[in-house]
Amino acid sequence: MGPLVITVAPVGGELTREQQPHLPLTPEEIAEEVAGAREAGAAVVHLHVRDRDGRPTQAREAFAEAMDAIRRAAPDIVVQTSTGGSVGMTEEERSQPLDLKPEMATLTTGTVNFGDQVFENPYPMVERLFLRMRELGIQPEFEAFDTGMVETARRLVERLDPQIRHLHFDLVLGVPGGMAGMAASVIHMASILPAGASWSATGIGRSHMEVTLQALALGGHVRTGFEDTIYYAKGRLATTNAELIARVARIARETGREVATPDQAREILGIGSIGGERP
Ligand code: KMH
Ligand code: ZN
Repeated sequence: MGPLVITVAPVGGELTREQQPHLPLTPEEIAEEVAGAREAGAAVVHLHVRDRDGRPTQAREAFAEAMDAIRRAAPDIVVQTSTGGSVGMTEEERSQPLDLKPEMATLTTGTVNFGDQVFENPYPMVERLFLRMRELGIQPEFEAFDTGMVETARRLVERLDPQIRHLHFDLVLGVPGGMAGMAASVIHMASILPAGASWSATGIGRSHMEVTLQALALGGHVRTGFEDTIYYAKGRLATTNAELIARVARIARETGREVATPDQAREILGIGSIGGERP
C-alpha cells in the first residue's frame, strides 16, 4: 500500500462550542489546531471557517484570513476549502472561497437528508461549481454520502471533462440520511468508484472508528477531526484535532504504512492536474 493521506477537518460547518469546548473559531485558533494536526501527520486540511461571533460563514474574507494564518503556522499543508458550508447556505455564499484559488475544494454531488435538515446539491449547481473549480485549476474532492453521488460524479465528469486526469473521492458515511457508517458501506463504495480514483473515508459520530479502520484495511485514505467526531473514545471528548490525527498515524505505522507528506499527498490526489489545456 502507498502512503496514507490523512486529512484533518478541524472546524466543521455546524459544530458549536457547547458541543465541543475545544472547537477552534478564530483564524489563529484554527491555524494553531492545523499546525498541531500537521505535526501529528495530517497532510491536508478540510477547511470551514467562522465569523467573529463564531457562526459558520463562507465569506471570502474570513477564508482569506484563516488561510493566511494557516500558511504561517503550517506552510506546507494542502488547504481544501469547503463548498458545502453549512446546511441552508446559498450557492453564491458557498462558492466564495473558490475565488482564493485553494489547491483543492470539496464538491458534494447530490442532495441528502442531513439529520432533520436537507443538504441541497442540485445537479446544475454541482456542474457550475465543478466548472468554476476547473477554470481556476482547483482539484475537486468529490464528497459522496451515498452510492448515487458516486454515479453523479461519474456522469458529471463524462459530460464536462472526459479527459480529466485524476478523480479523488471522500466517502462521508454515517450522516443521518446518508449511507450507514459501516465497514460494509466502505467496501461497497470503494468497489464502485471509477478505476484509478483515489479515495478517503470518514465516519460521522459513533461510526468513526469502524469506517476509519476499514478504509485503512482497504488501502484508502482517512479524514478525521472535530467535524467528524467530537469524541476520542466513548464518553471522552477529544481535546485536540492532533490527538485524532496521531491515532490514525500510529495505527498506520504499526501496520506498515507510511504517512504521506503534503507533497506526497499532492501527487496522490492529483493536485495541479485539472484545468488548462489537455495534452
Ligand atoms: N456542513 C455540511 C452540510 C463540505 O464541507 O463540503 C456540508 C459539508 C461538506 O461539510
Ligand atoms: Zn465539511
